[in-house]
Amino acid sequence: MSLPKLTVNEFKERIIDKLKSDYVKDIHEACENDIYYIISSIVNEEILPQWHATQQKYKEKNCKQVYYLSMEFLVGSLLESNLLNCGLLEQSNQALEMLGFKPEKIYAQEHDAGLGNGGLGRLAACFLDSLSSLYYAGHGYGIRYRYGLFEQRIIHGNQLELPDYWLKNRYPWESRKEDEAVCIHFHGDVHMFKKNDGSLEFKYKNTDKVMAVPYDIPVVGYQNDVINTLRLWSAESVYQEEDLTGDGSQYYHDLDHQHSIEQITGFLYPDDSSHEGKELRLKQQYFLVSSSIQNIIKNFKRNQKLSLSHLSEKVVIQINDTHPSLAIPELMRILLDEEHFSWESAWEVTTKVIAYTNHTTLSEALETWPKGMMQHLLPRIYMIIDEINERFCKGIWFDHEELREQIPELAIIAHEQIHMARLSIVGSFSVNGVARIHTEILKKKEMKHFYTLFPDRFNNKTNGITHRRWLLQVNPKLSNLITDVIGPKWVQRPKQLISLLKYSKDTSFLEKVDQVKRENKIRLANIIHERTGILVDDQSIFDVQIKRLHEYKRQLLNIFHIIYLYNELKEHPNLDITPRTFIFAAKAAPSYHLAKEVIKLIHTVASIVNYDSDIQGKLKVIFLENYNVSLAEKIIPAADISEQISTASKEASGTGNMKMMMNGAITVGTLDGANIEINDLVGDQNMFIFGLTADEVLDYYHHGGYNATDIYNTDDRVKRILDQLNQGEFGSHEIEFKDIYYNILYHNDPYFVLKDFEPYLETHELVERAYRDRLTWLNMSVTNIAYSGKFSSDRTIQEYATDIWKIKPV
Ligand code: 26V
Repeated sequence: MSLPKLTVNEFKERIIDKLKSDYVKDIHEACENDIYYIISSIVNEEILPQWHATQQKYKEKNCKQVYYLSMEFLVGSLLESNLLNCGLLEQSNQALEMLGFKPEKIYAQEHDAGLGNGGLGRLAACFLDSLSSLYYAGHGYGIRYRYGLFEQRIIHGNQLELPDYWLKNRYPWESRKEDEAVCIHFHGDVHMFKKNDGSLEFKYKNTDKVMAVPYDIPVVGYQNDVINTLRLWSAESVYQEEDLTGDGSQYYHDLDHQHSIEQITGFLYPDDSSHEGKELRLKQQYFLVSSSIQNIIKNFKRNQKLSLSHLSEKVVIQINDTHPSLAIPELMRILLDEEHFSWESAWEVTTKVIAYTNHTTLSEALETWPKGMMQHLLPRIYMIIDEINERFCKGIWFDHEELREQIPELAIIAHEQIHMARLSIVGSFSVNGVARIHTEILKKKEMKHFYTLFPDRFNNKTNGITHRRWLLQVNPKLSNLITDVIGPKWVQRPKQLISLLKYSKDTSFLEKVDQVKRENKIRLANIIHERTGILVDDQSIFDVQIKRLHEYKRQLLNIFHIIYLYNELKEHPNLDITPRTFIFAAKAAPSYHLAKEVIKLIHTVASIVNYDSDIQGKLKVIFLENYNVSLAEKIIPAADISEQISTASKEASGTGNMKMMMNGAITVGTLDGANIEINDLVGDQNMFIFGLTADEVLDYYHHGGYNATDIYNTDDRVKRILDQLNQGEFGSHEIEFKDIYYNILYHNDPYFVLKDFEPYLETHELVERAYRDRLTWLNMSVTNIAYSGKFSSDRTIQEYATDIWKIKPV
């Protein structure tokens, strides 16, 4: 049972007492950082008994557990969300105010845990929040990278990457569990013995051993006393400090060795949607998988009288993309070599336990590993993959004659490469995409032969976001307003936001919504001013595109629109347009040249537009550096327009689209990813859809017929912009943006920026007109909020739980 919640006064007294006992300070001597740690420890004291009780309950009830394996968990900062979920946020806010502190300043002391690249990692974090909040026994397994995703600085318009040493100060949410450490083996020789009964036994010798030490982070459910665990593994040398006493070369050899082991969990690979076969990354993947699977089996044995052949009754493992797909051969290895299962029974267990989520169809992102690398680093795992492949290919040859010719496209090992998506499909009982269109593309195009082989495996689970963080926490004013009119039930049942439709034409309600948006915009305008020195008009349209920088996401289309508007205003300075503030935030992968050029272009255009008095402040272009969860939390509540303009078929789902919709922004978007499902709900009248459809795009890719140069030659607006780039009109030197120019004209505009340019401009003219009609706009905004309940990750998790995991709330 939970303790009665602290009152404001008690909370305040706790802060004061703790300051005395832990810091030997009075309140007026304390700095914001002290207070941050004090509040974290108050929260931890609330959490700890519940954390223990939750684990006990799971044991008592002997319920099935879900393990979400992911190379990324982009949790962001936890103090405010933990306070919210513990039911202590109000008390904390008021106590802090009484003590003379600004709550947001205290919460901002926390360094984001940036252990993810983007959508995939943030999705994992939202899922954990929903699992706990909905009373599911579900835990995360990931890696405790010492360096998270790089910190972005912009110097003269160029992206500079700095290491993100997020653990510099003590991280109050983790606890090291040394007694749960496990040993991971790399390299070595595999020896094969024939046993008396004729079966084979495998033993490994001369392996390199690495300790995996877990650090646990509590995952607090929303006011329900459920605390699940996010377990992050850290690599350590099996040597102890005291072993490092040799002198001379041995000492340095050992230190070096220790260093290279710690490197395994040294940093997060900073790529989103591009795969490079780096050995250290493969090591990381096996490290995560082996430590997690060992731990899962240990827990199963500890709590069950059942034999491991019943594993699937008590355990399900969801792999987040193919990054943890070595879970399949690793589970096979343990069942075969340590538990002495036959191949057939091991395979039956494995394929009943593992479920796979695909997050992309971009071919450059699909993981493959060189066969030789796998053989050298993980010899036994390689043998098992080879055997899986042999059996799978034989099965096609004998049982699916119609697919014989396709074997090279289906084989797990082909052309000296191991194809991890193919391994994941073959070795799991469920394969899901992350939005309806994405799953359809998997079934009908990308993975169509696998779909023929295993039609029942494929299913869709449209992504979601936790409305607790992305509405309640980031936009308390809007949340209160919603509760004022429809009551508080939507917090538990976000689909009930639909009741807002009754108020979507209620002028007094709409005016209040307008007022909240204005206040959020003023707050963001202040942040922009503090960080960039630029003053933006809080009455202007805040037009927002925030996401990783990638060609397919088409930030370029957005900046071309801005250049077009600027050119228009230069020609017609008195053009009557509603002032606009274009807000960007985006990190580019460090080696992604074109993406970095686009960042430079945005800055260059900004430096011209923002200071040109001819256009009378009608346009402002803002790039906020170092996009991360905390920055998103500040921008999203202030967005009027949500730019979701990927080349159709390329964005598997998107989740920023859902976050902005939930905060009342109107989407300008292509029919891609989850935009389509947003459109199904709100209709064309509450959203601005434009551009090629996925079918049209795929048709161009397969049959040709698109010529970017034709558009350049016939559309003066396009010609003008590209010539401005080519002639160095935007740039300190002439060759600055030539690569963008060449990519569009000589590589035939692979992402159809020019093709969608005109419809995009026309759509933005409609946006402009719609924005001027205040009440209509606010009605659209409220309609979007009303339908956004579907995109709570609670709905997504419920679907995973009933369709895939077969688990019930505990
Ligand atoms: C690939 C790689 C390659 C190697 C280095 C590190 C790294 C990190 C991530 C990725 C995978 C990219 C896949 C991805 O993030 N997909 C996104 O998943 C979101 C959640 O499902 C979805 O909303 C986005 O549309 C999709 O692009």
